[in-house]
Amino acid sequence: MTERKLIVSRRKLLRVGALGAGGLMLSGCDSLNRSEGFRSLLEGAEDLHKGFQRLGGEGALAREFAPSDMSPVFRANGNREIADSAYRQMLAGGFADWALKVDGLVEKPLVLPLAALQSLPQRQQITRHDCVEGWSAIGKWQGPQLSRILDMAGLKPQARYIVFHCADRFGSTPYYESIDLIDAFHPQTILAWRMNDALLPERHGAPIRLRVERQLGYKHAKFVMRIEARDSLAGLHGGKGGYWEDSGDYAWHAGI
Ligand SMILES: Nc1nc2c(c(=O)[nH]1)N[C@H]1C(S)=C(S)[C@@H](COP(=O)(O)O)O[C@H]1N2
Ligand SMILES: [Mo]
Repeated sequence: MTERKLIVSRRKLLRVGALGAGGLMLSGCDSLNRSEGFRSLLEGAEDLHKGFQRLGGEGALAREFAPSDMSPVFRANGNREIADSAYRQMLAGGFADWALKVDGLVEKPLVLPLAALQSLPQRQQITRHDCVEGWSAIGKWQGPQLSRILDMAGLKPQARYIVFHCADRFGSTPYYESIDLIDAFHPQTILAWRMNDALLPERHGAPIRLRVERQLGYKHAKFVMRIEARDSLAGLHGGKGGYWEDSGDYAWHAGI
């Protein structure tokens, strides 16, 4: 990161009234500065609450806990099993034939086998999961930071959203979710393949699930098969950026 870029980004952060966003800028700094979407988001500051919640001092990072705080039982919610035979075959084979696709508004589309995700630098965090239905659990998660993968693919300047396409469905409707670039490049946003010191089990989203720690449970897409960078959420499924958002039940921004 050049000094000039750092100064520019600081000034923009100040303009939306936020201090101490150091945590946010820990990773993916360069690609964020290059991104029109990120800049206009900060410059626009259409939603001040959102800006303060995410950029304000102590709010920069979600709280991390000690191993002794981990919940003895971590409930599995939403889809816990996938009927699809292709998925069941990959599960039986330890996902040796599985690969994550990264495409859309990227310079270099990627196809990343599980072993590749496992051999990237890893982040481990013990965090609290809060479901909108009123339960919480503390668990340990491990995986590469999403920012690292997005940097490998190279976001095009028009990219504003990262979409997670999942293997499961409710009826005929696939589960999907989306986040903006602030959450995508947040240091605690990881693609977890390990949970509580073991391989991520099927019910929690094997082979990988998103952890986006400043958001409610439904944003944490399980069974992620494909990651797509987009300039807009319009034209994708119901157009509201997620399965529950399209159903009208929950809001797209689910910050806690
Ligand atoms: N693909 C997919 N992701 C999903 C869901 C789902 O049904 N399918 N449920 C969401 C909801 S509402 C919650 S609370 C969490 C539950 O994660 P857990 O099963 O690991 O507790 O996953 C979220 N991600
Ligand atoms: Mo949830």
